[in-house]
Amino acid sequence: MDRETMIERVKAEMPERRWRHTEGVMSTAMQLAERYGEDPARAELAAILHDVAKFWPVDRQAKVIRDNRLQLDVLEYDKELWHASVGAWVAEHDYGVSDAEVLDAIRYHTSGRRGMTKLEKIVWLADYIEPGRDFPGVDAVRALSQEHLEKAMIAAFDGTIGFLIAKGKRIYPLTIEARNGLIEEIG
Ligand code: DGI
Ligand code: FE
Ligand code: FE
Ligand code: FE
Repeated sequence: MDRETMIERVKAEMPERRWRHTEGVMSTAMQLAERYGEDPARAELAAILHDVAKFWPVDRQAKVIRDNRLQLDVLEYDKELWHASVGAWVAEHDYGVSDAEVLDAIRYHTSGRRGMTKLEKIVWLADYIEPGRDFPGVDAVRALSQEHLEKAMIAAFDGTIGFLIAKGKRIYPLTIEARNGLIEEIG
């Protein structure tokens, strides 16, 4: 599928505001890719599709996870996590994406995981810092993102994990693993 057709189809899956977020993730991911030596085209592709399933009804998301035996354990955690697994499946099956690393960047764009590839890190961080985001601590993460990819991500995970704790929510184990792994990486 060509880029323009893909963009038109993804746009039709979501409200205008969420499409603007996606455009922010696309440009931010390309900038980070250039800075940290990853392919901007692959970063952009993952960004275009990362939230493709975000506005699907949750029962439709759960059905894709169950029917295709994706990360079944995610169903026991916050529904906000589900669209990432579903998005990777949709990217592969409805949009013909075959690049396994692009699919993983979509699959782990919310939770993160231990041992993320550079492409996964870039998409995960771009999602957090794109220009439309406005939450406590985001400017500090934006500044760090220009200096050190992993340190910026640790600061961002601290923010997300703190937010989940403040709301009394459970934390998906891959998120804890992601942060532990990044701290080990920077040694
Ligand atoms: O889809 P977006 O809004 O662009 O961003 P996202 O896919 O990163 O989703 C972030 C939301 O997911 C955020 O409000 C926190 C929520 N969430 C719920 N449980 C977890 C979680 N995020 C992480 N990283 N880990 C969790 O266990
Ligand atoms: Fe998302
Ligand atoms: Fe995120
Ligand atoms: Fe997003």
